Amino acid sequence: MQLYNPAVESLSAAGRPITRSRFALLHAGGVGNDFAEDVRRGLSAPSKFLLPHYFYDPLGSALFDAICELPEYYVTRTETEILTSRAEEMANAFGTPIRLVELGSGSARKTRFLLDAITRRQPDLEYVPIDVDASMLQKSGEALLQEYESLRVTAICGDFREAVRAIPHRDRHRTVVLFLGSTIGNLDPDAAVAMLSDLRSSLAAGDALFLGADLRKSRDVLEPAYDDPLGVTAAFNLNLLGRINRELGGRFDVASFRHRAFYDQTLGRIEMHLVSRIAQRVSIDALQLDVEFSAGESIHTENSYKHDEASLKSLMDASGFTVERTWTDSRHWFADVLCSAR
Ligand code: AVJ
Repeated sequence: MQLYNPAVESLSAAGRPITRSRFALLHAGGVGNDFAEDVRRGLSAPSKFLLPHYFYDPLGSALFDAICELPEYYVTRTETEILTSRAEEMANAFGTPIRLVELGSGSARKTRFLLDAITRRQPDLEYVPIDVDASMLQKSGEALLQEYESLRVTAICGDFREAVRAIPHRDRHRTVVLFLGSTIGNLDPDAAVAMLSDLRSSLAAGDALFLGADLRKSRDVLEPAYDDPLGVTAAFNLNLLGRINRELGGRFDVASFRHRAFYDQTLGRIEMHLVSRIAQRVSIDALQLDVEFSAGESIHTENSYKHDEASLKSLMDASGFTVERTWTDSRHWFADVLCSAR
């Protein structure tokens, strides 16, 4: 792990100097340039797949932001509603003093509701955002320092698994780890348990996980959220092929694939696929690879698991956490759960 001093010696809008002493950016491992090898592995497998974290190149991130504006995509809006209306209760349940860690912090837009409530309860706060995007950490860190005078930001750039181990230890403060937005839903139950157990082992007993999870609901609500009539989610999914073309010299004719999303009620998950409309062979120059598709063959690009009280409890039981408290919206579409490390 290396430490470098980012150039954050700037003036805030209010003319207040933002000093280096309130911001640090650490680099944990695990954000290697694995795109090429992961694409090779996924497209050479008997059942083709691509990993969902590769959706988020600049165009993919912009498309995801657009998804969050869709009337059909209730996920982000619903969690925001829970956080805005219950932030005071949540901050009380966290207790004081805390140190706040966030996995996949992004722009930290939803985090602000909690920061407002927490900074009213304790004189200063260390915030540790963890993300794979260093420029995003830099940008959102600077913005937060300008908005919150009592904040100290220790940003960690890296994959969750690696970064969690790099969280610097602090005595006397309860560490509360935010994992919002149902990102956990991308992991199969086994992988989710492995990831949360890993997180648990880097925490002390009594520390907390605050997890946002999307809940099981009618197919009539779920499927349009992942297959919207404007085709924004289709574009988000197809952009993976565009990204392979741009970064790896892929020769995908994107229009010869279609987006498919459906809810598997037994597994409690949305599956997203890219389906080849025709039999074709696609070469990827940087990989010196030719990929063969039969008509109707699909690439599995994402799972989005949906939870209920029982699945969340068993996930936490298996990972060394105990569910302390749950907040949901009036329709019970989404849950934020506070879990204590045993
Ligand atoms: C960012 C993983 C929570 O699963 O709902 C949105 C990603 N995929 N539309 C989700 C996504 C298609 C999203 N997560």
